Amino acid sequence: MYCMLKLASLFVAIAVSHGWLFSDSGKKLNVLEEISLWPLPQKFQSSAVSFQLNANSFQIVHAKESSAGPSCSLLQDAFRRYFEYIFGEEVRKQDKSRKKAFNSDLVELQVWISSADPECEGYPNLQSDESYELSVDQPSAVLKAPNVWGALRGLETFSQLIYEDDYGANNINKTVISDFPRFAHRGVLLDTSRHYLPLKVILSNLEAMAINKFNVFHWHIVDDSSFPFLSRTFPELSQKGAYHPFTHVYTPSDVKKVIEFARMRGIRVIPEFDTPGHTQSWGNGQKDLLTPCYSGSTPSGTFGPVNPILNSTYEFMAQFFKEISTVFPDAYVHLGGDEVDFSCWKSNPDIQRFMEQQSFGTDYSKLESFYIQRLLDIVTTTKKGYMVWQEVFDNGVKLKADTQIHVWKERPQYQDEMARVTAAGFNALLSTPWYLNRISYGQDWMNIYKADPQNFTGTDEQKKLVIGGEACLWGEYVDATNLTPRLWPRASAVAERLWSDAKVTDLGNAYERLAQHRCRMVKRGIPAEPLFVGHCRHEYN
Ligand code: CP6
Repeated sequence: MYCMLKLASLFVAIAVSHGWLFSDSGKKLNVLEEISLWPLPQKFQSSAVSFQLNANSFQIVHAKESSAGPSCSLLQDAFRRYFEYIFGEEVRKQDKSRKKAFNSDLVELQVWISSADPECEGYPNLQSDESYELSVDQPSAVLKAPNVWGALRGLETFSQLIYEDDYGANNINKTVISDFPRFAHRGVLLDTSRHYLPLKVILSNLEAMAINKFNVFHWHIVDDSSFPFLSRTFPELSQKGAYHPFTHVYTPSDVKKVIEFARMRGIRVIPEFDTPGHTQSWGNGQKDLLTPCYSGSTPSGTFGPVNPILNSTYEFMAQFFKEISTVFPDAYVHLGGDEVDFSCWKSNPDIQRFMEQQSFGTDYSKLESFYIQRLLDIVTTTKKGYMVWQEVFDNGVKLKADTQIHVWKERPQYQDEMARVTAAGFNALLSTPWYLNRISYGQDWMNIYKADPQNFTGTDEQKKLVIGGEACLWGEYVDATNLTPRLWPRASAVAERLWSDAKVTDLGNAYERLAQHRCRMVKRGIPAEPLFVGHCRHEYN
């Protein structure tokens, strides 16, 4: 009887459906009614044959051929996380004597790490292989990946294949997937200076990022408004520059927690220490670091960007970035370099004299370049690569070949900037169309979704220099109260653009999948806002 009902409902689903996918037997099947993969995998084949998953009989296990085993805590933790996402409340109901499986059941997902080094203890990086192959069939599903990073992405996909039928049972269709990311750098920027974000908010955002296969957390940790990073070398920076010296800071232990939580999800943490502009808060705890501004011939009592004419500035930066290079394991740091306001430099007679000595004339971007040049040399000695905002490139600063240029400005057109940056041979990252701090009435996810980082006029060589992009959520109007719904699911649109094939552009199909993906985030406890009118089977509570 159950079987007949199920067949009938499948028939109805097929009859009323849109968004067909071909099953491998050649029959049409409406997979959209049941599953909603986001971001869409590169290669995907699904059949109408379905299996049930039962919390009492199903297990995620290491394949016997795998180079990883139970000593790999990254995988053990991921197995537990995804088991809980799949079965939710049922986990708690589980009784000790595991029930014998019915023969329509899927009994296990075998995770097979195929390369000699699973990278279990390592950190993800720009070159990490995130590919995986997933085959769902009886009696076992198999997830094969070269290393843990691909396994993490494949586990997420596996969990997305599972759907609840009308009776609340978990089902999965016979499926074969072969998947890999289109771009290596898929980031989200959060700003913890304009508002302090409690650790809990940062961690839950990292969880949402993993669900969307993002792999870089760009931590815009300090800026004009506050300096919450607790430096061991210069503790006064946060003691005097944070909103509160104890409650509104990130201690070394907090930073470690963020980095490890991210690592467990295949996410890099790239900190940004933006200079010489955007540094007002640094001035509270570090004497003589900022330029004194003048009104006429007397200091006005206000301060401008970092003072580029003092040796003490560079001595400070050398010590500071030495610490940063040990605190953050990623091979890159973001050095900012954006929006430098020249008015204070112009007002200061010592700076004017220095400009003359250096024959900079009245071109203050030359002074900015002078500073950045020396900063880059300092950071190079810490063996880190660097990312910079586009102004640094625009001003003609000499850059190491592996420098990543972060394009963010509306004008001139970002497509032209992407072309210029890549024509000069640099890696480029796009953020201009993905400023999610901007909000407007209506379905703005569509414009976010339509933007493509390789959509500019240039050669294939130039296109290859585009390493990805970042969704930016600047913090002026955002704190813990509104961060998550402002970011999700609009950042999901960026996630699919950066992961899936360039040809995946159908807005109607994306809408159906994204609406369900958003409900999945809600079900997993992430308050992602709705796209439009509708409901979720499991509403937020
Ligand atoms: N802070 C820093 C910001 C912005 C930038 N840098 C910014 C500029 C324009 C908009 C949003 C944010 N708040 N340090 C630019 C990279 Cl619309």
